[in-house]
Amino acid sequence: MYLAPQILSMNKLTYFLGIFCFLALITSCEEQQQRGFIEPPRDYADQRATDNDSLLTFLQNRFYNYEDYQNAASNELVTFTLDTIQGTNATKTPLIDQVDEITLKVKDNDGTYHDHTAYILPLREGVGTAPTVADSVFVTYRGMLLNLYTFDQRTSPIWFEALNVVKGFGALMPYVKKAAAPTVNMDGTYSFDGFGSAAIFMPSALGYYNSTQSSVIPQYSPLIFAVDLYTYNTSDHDGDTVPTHLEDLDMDGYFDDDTDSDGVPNFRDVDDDNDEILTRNEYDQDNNGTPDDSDGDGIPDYLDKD
Ligand SMILES: [Ca+2]
Ligand SMILES: [Ca+2]
Ligand SMILES: [Ca+2]
Ligand SMILES: [Ca+2]
Repeated sequence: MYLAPQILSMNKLTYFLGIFCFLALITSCEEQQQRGFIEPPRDYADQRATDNDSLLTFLQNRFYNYEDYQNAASNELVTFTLDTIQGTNATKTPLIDQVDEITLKVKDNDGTYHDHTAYILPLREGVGTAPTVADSVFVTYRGMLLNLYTFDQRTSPIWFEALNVVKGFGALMPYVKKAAAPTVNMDGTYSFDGFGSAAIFMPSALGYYNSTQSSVIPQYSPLIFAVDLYTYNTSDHDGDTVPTHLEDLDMDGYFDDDTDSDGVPNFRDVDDDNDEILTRNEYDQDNNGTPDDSDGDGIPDYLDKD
C-alpha cells in the first residue's frame, strides 16, 4: 500500500479537522433550532437497553469477511464488510463469538453516570503499541449503521484527534496497535507494514445519541467503526509536558477535570494548580518518569498549591 507524504502536513490537517468537527456540531444544533423546538433527549437507561438489544441481535446474525483478513498480506488494506448468516453463508461464524465486551461510562444531562456496553472486534494484530483515547491517530476507517449503510469511509489515511470524534471511536483506540515505522519509497510516498485493525459496535450514547448528522445518521443510531491504525502521536493539548490522557485525573473518560477551578480544564491549563509556576516547571523536574512531590503529601507538585 502506498501513501502520500501526509505526515508533513499533520498539524494543518489536525487543525482543519478540529474546525470541521466543530462546524458539524453547530450545524446540527442550528437545524434543530430552525425547526422551532429541541426535543428533550430520551432517558439514557431506556435507550441503553434498546440499543444493546439491537446490537446483540445484529452480532448474532451477522458475520464479517474474516477469511479476507486471514489471507491478506501484512501491508494490504482489507475493506471491512459485513453480511447476514443465511443461505450459502449459513455456516459462517457469527460476530457474537468473536467480540469482546467493554463497559464505558456516559454522563447524561444531569451529570449522572451510566454504564454502556460496546463490543470490540479484533481484526488484525498490529506490530506496534496502541494509542490512548486522547491521542492523534493516523487511520483509514469505515463507519456503518446497523442496516449496513456506510455513512463514512476513508481508504487513504487521515489524521484525527481522538478527542474530537465520537466517544466510541476514541474508546476503540487502545485496542488497535500501530504499524512498524514507515518506509519511504523512491517516489517520496510512504508504505506501512504491520498495521493493526479493529472494529467497535457501539450504542448510540457513544455516538451521536439524539442529534442527527446531516440526515445521514438518524437519531439514536448504534454505530459501527472499523479502523486501521498506521501511526499516532501522544497528545499534549496544552504543551505542559503532561500527556493529555493523564490530565483526566478521575479517569472517567471526560476531560473536564479542573484542579484549580478556574474554568480551564487541566488538559488545556498550563498552570494546573494556579500557583503561578507553570506545570511544565514542576511536573517532572528530575525526569524520573513520575510526577515530583516535594513535600511528600501524595499530591504531585503541579497539582499542589503549597
Ligand atoms: Ca498537558
Ligand atoms: Ca484549571
Ligand atoms: Ca495542564
Ligand atoms: Ca503550577
